[in-house]
Amino acid sequence: MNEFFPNIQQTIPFEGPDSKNPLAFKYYNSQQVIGQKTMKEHLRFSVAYWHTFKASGMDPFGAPTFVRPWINAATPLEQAEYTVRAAFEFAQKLGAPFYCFHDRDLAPEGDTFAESCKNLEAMVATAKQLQEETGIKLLWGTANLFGHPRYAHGAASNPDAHVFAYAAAQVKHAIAATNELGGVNYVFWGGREGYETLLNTDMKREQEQMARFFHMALEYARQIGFDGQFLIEPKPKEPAKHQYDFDAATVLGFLRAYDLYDTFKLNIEANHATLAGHTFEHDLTVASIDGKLGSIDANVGDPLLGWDTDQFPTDPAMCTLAMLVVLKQGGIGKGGFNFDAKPRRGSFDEIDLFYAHISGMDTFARGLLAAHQIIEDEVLDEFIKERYASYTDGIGKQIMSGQETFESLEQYLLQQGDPAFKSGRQEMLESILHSYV
Ligand code: XLS
Ligand code: CA
Ligand code: CA
Repeated sequence: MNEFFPNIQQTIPFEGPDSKNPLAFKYYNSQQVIGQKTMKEHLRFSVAYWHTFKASGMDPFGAPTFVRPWINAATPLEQAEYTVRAAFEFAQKLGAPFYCFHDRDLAPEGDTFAESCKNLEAMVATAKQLQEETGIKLLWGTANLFGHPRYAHGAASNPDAHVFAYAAAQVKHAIAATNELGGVNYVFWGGREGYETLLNTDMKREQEQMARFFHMALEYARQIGFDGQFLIEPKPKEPAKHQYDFDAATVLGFLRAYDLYDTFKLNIEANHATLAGHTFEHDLTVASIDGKLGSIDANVGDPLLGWDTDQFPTDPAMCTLAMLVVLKQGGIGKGGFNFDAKPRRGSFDEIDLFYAHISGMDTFARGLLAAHQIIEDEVLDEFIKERYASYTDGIGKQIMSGQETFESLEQYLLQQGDPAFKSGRQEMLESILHSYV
């Protein structure tokens, strides 16, 4: 395949940390074994169809700047055919084993619902063939339930049941497409599942509608034998002012409340965690301690901007903290690291897509290397273990096993006197972390 990126060699090589070649990996060495797995198996990188192949660089102030060769076509379907070929050529040259798409990224919306379904079927057939030719797999599929004006007031949470029905029919086809392509997961990101004002909104009812929608999706997946993992992707705002899937903790509460806890996991995106006022590693940890961290959208926001800038990650320390969570839960499992990220509007050449992904992959590879070593050396684990040691026997153990009461602890305090002050050693630990990065 050498149709859309003729100036890029067939495979981006690994040249090591001393290389100055921006078209080579410095840290991501796909076959290098870290612990029990290769880097490729640990990181399961994925290219996001919507940003990498469909984004135009348009913003509220200006016209598209990304004028890609694959958009020059006579019809929308022909454009989709060019785009899918560009996507597989890109992922193959980059060495990314996975890709992710929305139904409407892969195939254009038609004039009618039936025509949209026909378009999707045609494009799924082409994608399937390209998957077989290249060995590139589908990490997850999803449905775009936010772009079309019909979804202005939500999809499953829409006050109009007719729109709910449209969304259900659309998701039915998106799940079927994901199944046909052997997708390992299916993602629900509730772009318009939220509200602008309570003056016109019944919040409880809208959440019940969403829960019903998820149960119906599960029923359909079972019926067609789709065994991919269902994932919800939390995000606090944008486009809706208040989104129901605010953050990992909120989604876990929702899943518990509506009997969906056993069947869903979470897809955590860095930029969404920070928009919710958390760090990336916070939301990863909230999901992970419940055994619910299913997959990751690997990007970053801009600390100076309060919206979803979807940038490529460049901070190895952030990636180290993320990889510590992933390694401690035994890996990302069926999930992966999907670059839900786009180059800046001024980076409009095709080659910028390569620079961006290579840099993102290298940054996560550095995070993986550092996190693995930190765990091997037990530097942080030892400190944390020691910090909680008072609970492993003596009074702490008795508290946790239910043998103490407020009265007995009052007696303990009267006998023992005040507790000593113990430093949390944050700065020392930060300096240890950075010595590994
Ligand atoms: C938007 C979301 C979206 C989901 C898939 O902010 O990140 O791209 O990942 O619908
Ligand atoms: Ca995302
Ligand atoms: Ca985002």
